[in-house]
Amino acid sequence: MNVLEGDLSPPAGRFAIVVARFNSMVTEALLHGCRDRFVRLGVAEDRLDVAWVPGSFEIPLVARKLAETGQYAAVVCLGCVIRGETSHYDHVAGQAAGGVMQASLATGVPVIFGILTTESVEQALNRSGLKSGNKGGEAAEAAIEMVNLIAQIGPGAGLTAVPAGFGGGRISGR
Ligand code: INI
Repeated sequence: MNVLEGDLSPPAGRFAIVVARFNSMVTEALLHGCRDRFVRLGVAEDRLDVAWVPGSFEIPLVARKLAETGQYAAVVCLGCVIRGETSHYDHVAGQAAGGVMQASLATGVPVIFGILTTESVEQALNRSGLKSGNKGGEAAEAAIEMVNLIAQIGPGAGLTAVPAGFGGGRISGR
């Protein structure tokens, strides 16, 4: 059995990070975790471009525009939607999630969902570095893994062809 799996070796290329300003105490912490993880995994800070948007609802359009430029190996989306804070939680959270997925499928560029959807501020803070890890860091890892996996799949979907450029993942035969 051939197994395709992207590893966490640093791929070539640039990464874009789209961050919502809404709930900025949380999203700034997510950005911090994301940047830190990229750097720790070997993606230097000067290969990261950050775009700020007003709220999570605006993330998908900007993520898609960035992905369409062809300049980025992946786009990471960071935001925070808190149920207690809004009566239109379901709309903002649902549209943000659907839009991020659409941006990824429409462009073929990995667009990573690092948008917290929580019941309370406390939960959001816990998931942005206080107690239960940092979702921004996880999003950086997911971006790298996806870039490396897609590089393995390649344009011809051959299991052995790892195209030059982005990537350097792992293919194992079992
Ligand atoms: N945006 C968020 O990112 N998180 C929220 O919790 C939120 N609430 O509570 O409403 C929120 N609203 C703003 C929204 O994303 C748009 O910026 C706004 O509706 C303008 O289009």
